[in-house]
Order: sequence, then structure tokens, then C-alpha cells
Amino acid sequence: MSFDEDGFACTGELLSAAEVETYRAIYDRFLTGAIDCGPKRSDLGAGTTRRDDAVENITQIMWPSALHPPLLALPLHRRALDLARRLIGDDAVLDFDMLIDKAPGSAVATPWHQDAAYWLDLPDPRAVSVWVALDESTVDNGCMWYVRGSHRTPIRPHWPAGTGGGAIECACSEDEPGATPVPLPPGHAVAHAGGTLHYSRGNSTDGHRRAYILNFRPAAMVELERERGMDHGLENNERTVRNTAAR
Ligand SMILES: O=C(O)CCC(=O)C(=O)O
Repeated sequence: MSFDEDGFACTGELLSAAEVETYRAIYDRFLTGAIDCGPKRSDLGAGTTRRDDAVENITQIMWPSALHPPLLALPLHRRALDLARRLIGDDAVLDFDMLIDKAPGSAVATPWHQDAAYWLDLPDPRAVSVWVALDESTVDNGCMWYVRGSHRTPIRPHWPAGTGGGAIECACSEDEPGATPVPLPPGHAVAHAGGTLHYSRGNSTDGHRRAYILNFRPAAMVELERERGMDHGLENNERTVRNTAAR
């Protein structure tokens, strides 16, 4: 698996078992509300039936490192940045981070999409997302799926998924040639490019599927995004969607 060839690559272990425990403890403070997230918390799977005991189908929390800055002193941000610089170049910096949790039994898929469809059309499209598993991620609890080589294909038309959760989707399926599930042990990660088609199934197990995701792009492009008002919900809660069209 090669990031340049395939548009995604497993990174191996980024966090030891003890470090995973530290991140899980903080993550659970976000999930219980002990760390207040305000409008940075939303349901990517809104509009679909929810299990009674689940707060959201797919809990998305933008900017955990801004909500809880001690995260920045823990090892993941530095390790993911080093990785991002190896994958897309030495000018990579953090653009944003987020948590995505699939609660036990929340059988809602993250729809097929390309991240670049959420973003501004920037002159330098280099970008990498480092998706870190804090639980074992399996096909049944919603591990990531990618379409090999799709980062080299045009951004497909996308449209809003569900009702009001903010997620977008495009035409794609597990039957797409090159579609591949990427199960991971806890503490391991997979990196994907901004144009890579991806999705995950719902979580049909009794455990959480917690992921910590860090996105990187060239410093000059982060500056340009901010000039254009795009901060991925840090101050401005608008999420720009450049390719969304009515179905
Ligand atoms: O965690 C998921 O199910 C989806 C993650 C995702 O879409 C992303 O990291 O870009």
C-alpha cells in the first residue's frame, strides 16, 4: 500500500497501548460532555433512527485540541505532523483535528465521499488526513474503506446526506473497483489524501468505534483558507462545501 499510488496507506503504530488509554480517557470526557463542545459537536448521521441510549448516530467533534489544549502536549500531534511531512512535504501544518465516534449499535454508515468536496478549491491541493483508531476498528464496527487510486480522479458531484447532519455523499459503493476495507488495531492509523474516496459502515457491535483524525496541508494553503473564512469550525461554524449539488 503506498500513499502516492493508492491515495491511502497504513502508518503502523502511532500510539502505544498506554498512550491509547490516555487518549481514550480524554475522548470519553468529550463524549460524556465533561468537556463542553458547544456547536463543535454534531451528528454526522442525523436524520436516521437512533438507538435510545445513543446521543448521536455518528458523533463528530471538531477541534478537540482547541477545546482541550492539553491534547497538544501529548505525542499524537507531533507524530502525525512528522508523518504528514513525510507524505506531502515539509511545509505541512495542522489544518484541523476532529473526533468521530460510532456508538455501539449505531448502524449508520459514513457516506462515500471525497474530503476535498467539503473544502475550498485551493491552488495547491496537497492534503493528508491521519485517521487514528483508538479502538480496534473492524468491518463490523465501521473501519475505513478506500477506493485505490481514486485520489487521481476528479472530485465527483456530492450532495447533502441524510437530513441536517452536515455530511455529504457521492455515488460510490463497496462494489467500486479498488474498494478496500482497512481494519486497524488500536493505536494504528491510516493516512488518506484529500481526493481519496472513502466511507465506513455502521457499528453493529457492542463497543464504541472511536477515531481521532488530524488533517494537514501546506502552511500557505491553511493561510489562504483562513483568509477566505474557512477554519473548519474553529470560530466560524460554516462548513464550506464546494461540490454539493441538488440530487
Ligand atoms: O470515521 C469515519 O467514519 C469517517 C472519517 C472521515 O470521513 C474522514 O476522516 O475524512
